[in-house]
Amino acid sequence: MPDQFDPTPDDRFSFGLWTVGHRGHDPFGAPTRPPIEPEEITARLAEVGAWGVALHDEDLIPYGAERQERDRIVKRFRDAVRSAGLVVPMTTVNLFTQPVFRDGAFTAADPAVRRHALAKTMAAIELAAELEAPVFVLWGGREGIESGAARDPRLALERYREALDFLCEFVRSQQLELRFALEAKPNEPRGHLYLPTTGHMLHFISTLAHPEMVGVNPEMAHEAMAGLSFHQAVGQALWAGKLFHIDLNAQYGPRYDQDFRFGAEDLKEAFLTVALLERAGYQGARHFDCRAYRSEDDADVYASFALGCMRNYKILASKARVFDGDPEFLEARREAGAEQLSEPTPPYSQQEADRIRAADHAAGIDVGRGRRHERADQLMVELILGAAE
Ligand code: GLT
Ligand code: MN
Ligand code: MN
Repeated sequence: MPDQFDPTPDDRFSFGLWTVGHRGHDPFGAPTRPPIEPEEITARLAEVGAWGVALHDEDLIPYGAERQERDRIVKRFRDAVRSAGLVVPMTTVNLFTQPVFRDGAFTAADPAVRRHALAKTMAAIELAAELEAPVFVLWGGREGIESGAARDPRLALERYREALDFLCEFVRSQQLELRFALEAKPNEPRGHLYLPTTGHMLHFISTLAHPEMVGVNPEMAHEAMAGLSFHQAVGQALWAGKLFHIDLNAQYGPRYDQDFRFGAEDLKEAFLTVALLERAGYQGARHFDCRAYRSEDDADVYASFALGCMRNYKILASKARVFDGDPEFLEARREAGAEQLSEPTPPYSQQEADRIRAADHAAGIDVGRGRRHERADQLMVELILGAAE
């Protein structure tokens, strides 16, 4: 039965062609689902209430395709997106599948590989422009190393920085509106990836010639692989004005990148993330970078998996409205100090420093009083469990 949690395009949910189109293969097993054409995937996404479809260059255009073939493929896909009533909120470039990138792309030792990576990315940026995608994700799947014996990481980072500066200039020269969103991951497929977390990415961006053109695309599973809290990473990205895109999914602790259905694991982190995005008025795509369990068939991929991601987001968003609006929750969070933290600390001046040093602040602090975080957390857990509405 359809209900208020069924998605509509107004919710701005999107999926990558590589997500719902994933055929269930893994390093140990062959595909369990048949291939589906991008146009068919697009139509099915529209049917289940999605708003957007995202893609890598190679999800659409085979590596090395001739110009004519490429143009024909792009036209067919654009027509399909238009007739499904969808948009393309993000595109990206695959710099990890082909053997030429075996030792990196922008950070490859071989300058020819680095130039090839730039050329492939510039072609993918042209595709982004044709599909009117406002965000271009860069995930450096091969930008890393197994053995530190082979590299000085400072040099790799310098080459990485040069690549981003080059690409920003290219976008400017084409007078495109496109913004880059950098996606971090701690490891896999390389033993160690450079810029392993969203926090690392945020610093890296500050070293670029055009930092205003570059933000982040944090992925829930990737932060969890590093043992980190996703909503803290999203919080830092929002605080820095850098949340240009987001990859929602689920992950059970630090292990291989599971890319599960959003809400399938760690509901607390999922809830806190949704609450934060909604509270912050995040306007970007609510993108799901995940894939159905290998055990499933194509009907499950749409009816249970894709719909499940979107419904879980909407259910959590409705609970977030209670969390942020209901007097009982507001009171509990006030008791836990949520409001107090919004009072700014005065900026430095000589008088202020003297005043702060002269007063006995500690005398007025009730050090024995509990800070009521248990109560706030328990109320939140009851809300998530459905006992507090
Ligand atoms: C790959 C990766 C994802 C990235 C995609 C964008 S590719 O599927 O696992 O996390 O977002 O390059
Ligand atoms: Mn992932
Ligand atoms: Mn991702």
